[in-house]
Amino acid sequence: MTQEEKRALFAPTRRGFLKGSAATLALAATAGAYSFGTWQVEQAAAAGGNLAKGPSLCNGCSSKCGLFATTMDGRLWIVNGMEDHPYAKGTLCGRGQGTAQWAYDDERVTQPMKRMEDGSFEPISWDQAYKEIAEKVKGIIETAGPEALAMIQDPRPSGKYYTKRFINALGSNNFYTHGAACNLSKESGIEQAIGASNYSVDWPNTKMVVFIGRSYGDGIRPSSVQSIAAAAERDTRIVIVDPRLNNTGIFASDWIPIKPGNDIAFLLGIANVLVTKDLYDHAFVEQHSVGFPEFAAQVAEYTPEWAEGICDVPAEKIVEIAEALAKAAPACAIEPSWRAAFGCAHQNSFETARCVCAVNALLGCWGQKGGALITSSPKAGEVDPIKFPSVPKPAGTRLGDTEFPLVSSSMGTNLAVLDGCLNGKIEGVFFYNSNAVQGYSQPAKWREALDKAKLVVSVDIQMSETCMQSDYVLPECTVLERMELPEFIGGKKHYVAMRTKVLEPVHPEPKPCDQIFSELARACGVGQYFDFTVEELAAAQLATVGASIEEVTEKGIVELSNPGFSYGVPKFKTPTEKFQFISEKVGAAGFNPVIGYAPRLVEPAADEFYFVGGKQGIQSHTMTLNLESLNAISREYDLERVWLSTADAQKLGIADGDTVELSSSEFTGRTRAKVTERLKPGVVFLPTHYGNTSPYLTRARDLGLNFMDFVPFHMEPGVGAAMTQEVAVKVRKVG
Ligand SMILES: Nc1nc2c(c(=O)[nH]1)N[C@H]1C(S)=C(S)[C@@H](COP(=O)(O)OP(=O)(O)OC[C@H]3O[C@@H](n4cnc5c(=O)[nH]c(N)nc54)[C@H](O)[C@@H]3O)O[C@H]1N2
Ligand SMILES: Nc1nc2c(c(=O)[nH]1)N[C@H]1C(S)=C(S)[C@@H](COP(=O)(O)OP(=O)(O)OC[C@H]3O[C@@H](n4cnc5c(=O)[nH]c(N)nc54)[C@H](O)[C@@H]3O)O[C@H]1N2
Ligand code: SF4
Ligand SMILES: [Mo]
Repeated sequence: MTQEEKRALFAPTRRGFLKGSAATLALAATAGAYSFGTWQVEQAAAAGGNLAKGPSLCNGCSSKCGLFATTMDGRLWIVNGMEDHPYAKGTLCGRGQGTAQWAYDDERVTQPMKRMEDGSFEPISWDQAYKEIAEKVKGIIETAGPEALAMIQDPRPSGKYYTKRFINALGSNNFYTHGAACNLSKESGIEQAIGASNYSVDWPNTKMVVFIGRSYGDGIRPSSVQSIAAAAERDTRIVIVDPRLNNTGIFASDWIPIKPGNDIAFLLGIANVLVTKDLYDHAFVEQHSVGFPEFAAQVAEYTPEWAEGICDVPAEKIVEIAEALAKAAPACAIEPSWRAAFGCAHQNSFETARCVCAVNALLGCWGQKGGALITSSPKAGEVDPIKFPSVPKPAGTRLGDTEFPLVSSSMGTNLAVLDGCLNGKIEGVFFYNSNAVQGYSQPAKWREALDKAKLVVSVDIQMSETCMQSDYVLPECTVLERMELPEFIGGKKHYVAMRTKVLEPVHPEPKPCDQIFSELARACGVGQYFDFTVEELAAAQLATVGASIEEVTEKGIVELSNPGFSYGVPKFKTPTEKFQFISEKVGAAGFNPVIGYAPRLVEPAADEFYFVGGKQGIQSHTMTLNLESLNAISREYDLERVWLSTADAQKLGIADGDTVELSSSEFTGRTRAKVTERLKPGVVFLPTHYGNTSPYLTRARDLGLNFMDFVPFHMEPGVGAAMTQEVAVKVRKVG
């Protein structure tokens, strides 16, 4: 099929089989090479408005794409993706456009809020909020020690610095990212194999790429969409392994519908073919790996027929894919994925990540042109230790690290905080840019846990479900209204980018996070570590990496000195300095040290379904549904619907658009059905952006179902991830 024919198949106007979605629209905009916005800017100029332009970084998701915001008479007029930003490459996705409007949103939180006895919120002054929070912090430290405090944040340029400094200054090591509900298992597993937490495909030169539950067309980053679009034009073979034909399908040559959570068997089947048919890279394995003999012995059992029995992919297909990969090697790779199949979803996610790395090792594609690249990242420069004193490292270990010894040290498992609140080890929790309650494990369990804590504080821009569980909500100004610390970006080339203040604050009270945490630190008696402004720190961090704050704030992004990337087998930063088919650390943690099979936890009974989730192009996580423009798209296209396969729908007597009831061991809820050929029978797919419950978010509230409500609170052994898809659901027609 030509690319043109495929596009026609996915076109948003087409009804019936492969009916297009708003996600496809967003994707088309992202892949397109046309420039958006020139016309608007011309119109503004013609209207005689006073135009100004400043750089920032989108906060619509963790990609933090570079953008230029143009204002007319001080009001936001248009945002454009930055040409030189490696993730934007001149384009913003639909969420980038939508979230840019947040400054003007009518349901922002615009004053500090305090939760009353009856659960309602009252405005409170900043000074009063700081005073009361500080009293509680001091009380917790006195009675339970600083280790009873924790900070959970989704890393942002200033946020990750100030929140860590704050919690460490109070004497606690309990600093976590959102990772347990995103990519914690994957990064932890990859680390054990290659000594780095991630890698990338060398898209411009690759001949074949296999996706294991990752969709560039749904979990969007503009540059990724552009890379895959260009590769598809070159007839690169792109294989999608996914129970659902996702919106990357437009670029794909194969769709392999797989039983969710069983990707590990597919990968081991491929490994078996490569080893038993002697199709693997002997030179790589002999010179650059440890544990291959043990791995090869074990892999002998994982025949394609064995794999078929587990993952439901025909043995012949596994053999064909393995042989095609071997033929394309080393200019091919298994893509590293991000969240879905093995980021945090299953009991075997950590091990699946190791298996992905093992297949790449057999293909000898590490560091090769067209293969899997491990690149480096720049860091903030050294700063004057008198002006910016380091915070002494708190004593003790971060909660969760002992029980989950394989957890990636840069993330930790935030679910240790949930557990810690339940068992009394944690008494005070801070959240920054985090809607943990709605997204990191079962919301009911988070509520139960946070109800037990003595102090919960959220720094947010709207009254999220986590804010609803907080004693104090401190409003941050939105992203275009604030400057932040420099953001350093790695890859084949190194860059530094910055958010600048392009809009004057729309509301008087919200503050940027550097100010909030510095002031809170002063109130808590640790202000000596915050005796500088964000401008001073930014300038200092840049000065020692050869960039100036003037240059970065003017251009938005600056390329740093060339890191000297070159192709060739990398030096693996593992303890053995080799690729590890065997890991001593994994063995010491009580697991099979040799990369191999591990089962998923929950198998659906005869009347149950596998339950999988995924992104939609125009929404982010749990936070964007209340934005007027993005909410309107979801409603117009009925995007909140649950997907059922045509075969299953027929059996259950369900037609497209019918209301259905979904129930798991944890939760029962209703929504409408989307009946489609694009889903493997036996599987139910629910988009993950719906079911907000906060009464303050009136547009989002009660639209669709929240995936996480259905999932029990449990943690993946070894790493402590949320195992977000270890649950089965029942479906029945109700209307
Ligand atoms: N639109 C949008 N884009 C985003 C984000 C967003 O929120 N919205 N967030 C960003 C972030 S933080 C992340 S982590 C990435 C996530 O990016 P992805 O990991 O690509 O995200 P998903 O859409 O969750 O999952 C991709 C596919 O995996 C499939 N899948 C689910 N379970 C399984 C399984 O067990 N096996 C296999 N083989 N496939 C499975 C789903 O059907 C789905 O099509 O997206 C980034 N980009
Ligand atoms: N139900 C569900 N859960 C999920 C996901 C999902 O798609 N659905 N995705 C998973 C993934 S891949 C990830 S990466 C994580 C993401 O984890 P989070 O980043 O916690 O996810 P969000 O749900 O986007 O919540 C972000 C919160 O930050 C707030 N916020 C937005 N902008 C700002 C700002 O400028 N300043 C401050 N202080 N706050 C701001 C939002 O209002 C929201 O409350 O969630 C994971 N959990
Ligand atoms: S991928 Fe989209 S939402 Fe995410 S940072 Fe880039 S433009 Fe913003
Ligand atoms: Mo994520």
